[in-house]
Amino acid sequence: MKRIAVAGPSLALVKYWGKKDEGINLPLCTSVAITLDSLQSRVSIEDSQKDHDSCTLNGQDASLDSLRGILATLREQASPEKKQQFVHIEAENNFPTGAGLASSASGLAACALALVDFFGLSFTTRQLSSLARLGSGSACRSIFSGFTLWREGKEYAEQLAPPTHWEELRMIVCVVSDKKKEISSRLAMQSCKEFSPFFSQWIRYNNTLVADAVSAIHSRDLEKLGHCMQASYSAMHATMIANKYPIRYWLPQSLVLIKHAEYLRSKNIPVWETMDAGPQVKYLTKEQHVDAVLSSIQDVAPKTQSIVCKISDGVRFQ
Ligand code: 2P0
Repeated sequence: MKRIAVAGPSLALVKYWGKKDEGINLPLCTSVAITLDSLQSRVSIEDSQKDHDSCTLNGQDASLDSLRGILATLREQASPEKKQQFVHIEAENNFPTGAGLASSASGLAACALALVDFFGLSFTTRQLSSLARLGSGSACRSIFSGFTLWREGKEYAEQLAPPTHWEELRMIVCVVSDKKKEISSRLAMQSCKEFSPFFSQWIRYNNTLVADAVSAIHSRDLEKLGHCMQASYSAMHATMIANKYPIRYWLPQSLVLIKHAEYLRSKNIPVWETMDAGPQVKYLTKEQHVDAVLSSIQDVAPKTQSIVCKISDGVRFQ
């Protein structure tokens, strides 16, 4: 029997960038995020016909590395008969993979849910979040719908508010390049921890943004949230750029879109930008401004593909 699970990426407003424990993805900083719709990972799981576990990603054979912690944890708890079964996993993303759009968050969250079911287990949402984290840190947030918080050093994320709390909020994802990034988030974070002169200041500073971001979400204050989001991504990228081995995810078009958000704000259109570990720029705004923003993006960056996302449900079976 096939089990199919889907999840949306977790896009951080206040970023996670640094680990206390590399092996099990425990964060050094607290992050605040939203789970997005429109972008989706779909994972289908069934008994393997082979004598080992196997996995494909977007139709190509893929490494099981990110899944090892999840599989080992589930086999420890599964019945003697179940733990001997091998699993075949097929994962697909309807958006560019490994390009700074949090495909590991959505993919590993969907894998976690489907695998718990495959091994005949029953997990609480918190346990599921903790399990997904073993695959990819940000996946612990993608388990939940709406607005999420993942505290420094914690094994699981939590929901701050459901999607209905702020329904008119939109994230416009501007895809500058769909190429896979040259350095993974995992390696980039590790490198910054070791070699960036700003790393400890980054962690301290980012943690000071959390309380304001949470209160801005509770009071639905886009400007306040936008400032926190901008401060977090700017400091994260400053940490990367200042690294002894500089990590530069930006492309010229990324800067065009950043400056364009500034221009829109000067015209009283509330648009706040953020970036992750890739060249894509994401605009946070409200539903009533989406059409104006989309047509203005076409003017300044006609080759950009823009995807409008609402705030999504969490991980679920399909
Ligand atoms: C985030 N990012 O908070 C940050 C902001 C990218 C920039 O979480 O090593 O794929 O699997 O824990 O979660 C991307 O890193 O890293 C990420 P691992 P992950 O969304």
